[in-house]
Formats: sequence, structure tokens, C-alpha cells
Amino acid sequence: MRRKRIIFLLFIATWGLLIMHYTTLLWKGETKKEEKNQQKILRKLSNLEQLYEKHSPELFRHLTEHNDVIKFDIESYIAEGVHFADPYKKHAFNVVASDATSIHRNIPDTRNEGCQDLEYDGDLPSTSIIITFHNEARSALLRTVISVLSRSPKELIKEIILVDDHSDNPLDGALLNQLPKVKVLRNSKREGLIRSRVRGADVASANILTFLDSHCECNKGWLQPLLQQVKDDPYSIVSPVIDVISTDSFSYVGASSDLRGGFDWSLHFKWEPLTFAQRTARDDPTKPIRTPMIAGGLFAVHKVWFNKLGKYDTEMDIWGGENFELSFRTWMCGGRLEILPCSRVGHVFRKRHPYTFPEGNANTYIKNTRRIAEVWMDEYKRFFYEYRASAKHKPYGNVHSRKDLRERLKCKSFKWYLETVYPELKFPSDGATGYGHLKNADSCLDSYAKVPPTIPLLKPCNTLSTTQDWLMHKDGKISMNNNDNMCLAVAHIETADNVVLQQCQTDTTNNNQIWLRKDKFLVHKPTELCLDSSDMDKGLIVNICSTINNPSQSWTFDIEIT
Ligand code: LR7
Ligand code: MN
Repeated sequence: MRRKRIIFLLFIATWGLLIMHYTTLLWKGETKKEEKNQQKILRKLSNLEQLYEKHSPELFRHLTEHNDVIKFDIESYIAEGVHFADPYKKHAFNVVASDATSIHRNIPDTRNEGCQDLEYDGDLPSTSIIITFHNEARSALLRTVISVLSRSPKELIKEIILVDDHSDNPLDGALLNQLPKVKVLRNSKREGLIRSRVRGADVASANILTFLDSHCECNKGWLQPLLQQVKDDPYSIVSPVIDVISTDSFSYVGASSDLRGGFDWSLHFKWEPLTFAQRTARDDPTKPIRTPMIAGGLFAVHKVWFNKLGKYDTEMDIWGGENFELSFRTWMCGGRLEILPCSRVGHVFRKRHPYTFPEGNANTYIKNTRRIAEVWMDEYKRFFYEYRASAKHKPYGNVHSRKDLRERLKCKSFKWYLETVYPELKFPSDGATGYGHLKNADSCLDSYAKVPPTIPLLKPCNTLSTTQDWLMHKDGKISMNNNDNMCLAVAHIETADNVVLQQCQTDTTNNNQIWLRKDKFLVHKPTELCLDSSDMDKGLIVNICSTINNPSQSWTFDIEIT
């Protein structure tokens, strides 16, 4: 019995010893692993510290002052991004080159020399940086954020808001939460850059919002000019000069600062060189350049003004057009757009969209641009539809709330914008000098019947009617714009009676269809009589031109090009 007990006790003791032994071993192993990890992290940290100290004492100071030093493992963050055999496939730029390019490198200071002497207020307001992204290359996204941190005075960056527009990998954004000042929001579904920016702007806590694309690199001193200008003129929306980061090599190249933003009638943005006159009028190359349009991705704006102006049209999807909408709205509703030559930010300009458009690329662009044309371009939208005939039949949703906004802000007309802000925009070169309704008092000339000779009538103006759409050509003919090839003429020149519509003639010796514009009069060339609506029981007539301002002889087209 005793022996049995002893054996049992020995058995228990052996087990105990064994368990103790293995626990120690396990514990040791764990600590080893832990130690290894620590060492790995330390190695990385010291690498990073060295890297920062060497390349960017400024950034290093910035990050260490922040206390949450460099807990961020840049190498693994980038390495764990998605990589395809073709380096251009996923991002439409060379991601291998981006990955191989230091996250914080020296780039040329591309500013005009005069910029270095400029001084800024010591109490500039701070800003919230808003960057939206969808499947951005990790190295490009990180470089954007690091360049903001390292090349901006610390106190001027309130926060960096990253809006992850439902990227495939939520970690692309989430991991960046560890960086100083960074806050990451993620959309639960793909919204597109417009709604994403509004989401970012709505949570921003600084008084000034600064938007950037997710593949940028802020250059030395980029922020102060933007903040100073918005501080001095809170109604201005300001952009940096956008330098070029090569899609192939990722080298950083300075762009010309003698450019401003413009567009064509199909609503495509383009850079335009300043005219000779504009350049010579600029005595100081560091001064802001007024621009009819901004490229759209990189700009600073006072938050109150951004909100009052109506943020963005959040019914626009994915990509495109929002910069037109913002630019027209800003100018027409009392603001200004400027490019500041002393602020420089690099951007990777791509040749194609690397992401999908759930409704199709063309449909989305047409929907977005139609919304702009319908809300902001007044009678000039006809030129947009002339250039994009297919747009006329594409759905664009409901624009009531944007029209209400325009009403509420008492915005000026598109005509004002063209005349005052963008007189350089050429009209379509179809040789017409007058377009649209031909108005007399409150009525509009209407050609209803189609069989010649037709007597045109005056009817209530109707914006949808194709029988009220006229063209006055350079040669003096006034024709219907519905391809019927019908021209205004006097029925019998000898008796100078009714005005009718006839088949347009190419015979240049016959000038019965030729009208001359004299102030508000339309003078029939051969008879020198004026188009007159004083006796509409009879129909439209020509009559002796009055010397006083006679309403029945006063005619206006929607658009007149002089
Ligand atoms: O669905 C999307 N969700 C997003 O968050 C699609 C895009 N995005 C992000 C994207 O990751 C990027 O950060 O939105 C930003 C802009 O998209 P890009 O880079 O594909 O656009 P872009 O540089 O080709 O286009 C220019 O025009 C756009 C019109 O909608 C926007 O205004 C962009 O911000 C704008 N970029 C610039 O102004 C930089 C200079 C380019 C020029 C000229
Ligand atoms: Mn971009």
C-alpha cells in the first residue's frame, strides 16, 4: 500500500517537473519570438529613424515631437500591397517605380525665386487635409501623407482625413491610422470621389479645407501661400501649381506657372497658356493667377464658404465634372478661383482610369456633365449638346435642389461668367452670330407649319420647342435650326409685305433673305425696312425703321456673338 502511494507520488512529481520544464521551455520560446520581433521592429525603427534623420530632419522632428514616433512599418505596409506582374496594370502608373522611390525624398524646389522671400502671417489658420482614394497604390498614398506631414509647419495641419472609397483592401487605409494626425474613414460602398470628399469635409474640424488627390507630393512651402490667400480673401478658392510626377519613373518635374485652367464646349478641362497680354500684365510672378476653372483635385477653401456655396453636387457619381460645377458656381455666386505660383504640389497624371465605373465611364461622365449644363450654363448649354449630341438623351437625375441653390445664392448668369471671367472661350465656329429664341417683347418667333411659304408667328416663349430655335448666320440669313433649311424672307420685295419662311437660297445675288443687325433692329437688306410685329393680325411684316426705341421692332437672340 505504502509502495503504491510512493509510486503514485513519484509519478505526480515527475509529471509536475515535466510540466514545469515544458512551460519554461515554451515561455522561453515565446520570449525568444517576442525578442526577435522586438529586434525586428527596433531594426526597422532605427532604419526609419536613420532614414528620416538623414533625409528629413524636419519630418523626424515632426514625428518625434508627436510622441507616437515611428511605430509605422513602411516597408511591410508597402510590401503587403497588391502587386501584379505588369506594374502598370492596377494603377495606370509604374507601381514598381513608386515603391522603389523613397517615401520621403528630395525633390526640386520648383517655385519662382521670388517666392522664397515672401513672408506669411505668423498666425495662419490651420487646415484639415482631405484625401479620398479608391484602390490607390500604397506607396503613392503614403508618400502623399508623409509629404503633407514633412513639408508643412506642424501647427498648420489640424488633421489629415483619408476617405477610403471602398477600396478592395480595407487595410490600405486602416493601417495609416497609426500615423500622426491621420484619421481614416471608410465608405461601406463605392461612392465616387465627389460624395467621398463631402463626407471628409463634413467631419473636418479646421476652418480651412485642403483637398488633395491620393498620388501627390507636396513641395517645400506649399501650404502657407494657400492658407494666407484664403485667410486674406475667404471667398477665394485656391490651387497650387500642379507639378508632374512621371507615371513611368516617378521623377518630379516642375510645371509651367504660366498656365490657367479652361475648357472646351464638350466640357473637357484643359490647361491654357496665359496670353501675351495676361503675361505682360503680371508684373510680379509670385502673384495669384485668376483662373476660369480649376483642375479640381488640389485646392484650399474656407469651410464656411465651401458649405455656403453648396459643397458639391452629391448626385454626381465616381469621377468627373465636379470641377466644372465648383468653378462655375464659385465665380457665378460671388467667389474667385486662383492658382498660386508659390505653392507647388506634384501629381501623377495618368492616361486612363485604373478603376471601374459601375455605370460605365461614358455614362457617368455624361450624367455628371449634363447636370452641370442643365443647372449652370443657361442658353449656352446648346453648345455642349452640339458637341455631345448623344448626351441629349441620357438620364441625368433630378437637378431641382441645385437649381434652388443657384436661386438662393442669387448667382449671376453664365453669360456674365463668359463675358467677365472667360472671354477667351471661342464659340463654335459654325459661322452663326445669333442663336436660339428670337424674342420680341415677351413673345418668341415660332415657325410651326413646315410647308413653304410659311408665315412665322409670335408665340409664348417655350424653351423646349424646336420651332422657336433660330440661327442668324454671318452672311445675314436667319434660318430655323431644325434642319429644314428654311430662311426668313419678305414674300414680295416690290410690295414689301409679309415676312415668310422660304427654302434657304445659296444664290448670292439674291439678297431677299439677308438681314442686317443694327442695334436691336433686324433690317431687311434690299428694302432697308425693319422686321416688325406691330400688326400680327396680318402677320410679321417689314416696316419703316423707327427712330425711337420701338418695341415692335426690337429683337433679341438668346445668344449673340458680336
Ligand atoms: O471612385 C473614385 N473614388 C475616389 O476616391 C474615383 C477616384 N477617387 C479618388 C482617387 O483615388 C483620387 O485620389 O479621387 C481622386 C481623383 O481621381 P483621379 O486621380 O483618378 O482623377 P484625375 O487626377 O485624373 O482627375 C482630375 O479630375 C477629377 C475630375 O473628377 C478630379 O477633380 C481630380 O481630383 C482631378 N485631379 C487633379 O486636379 C490633379 C491634376 C490633374 C489635372 C488636370
Ligand atoms: Mn489624380
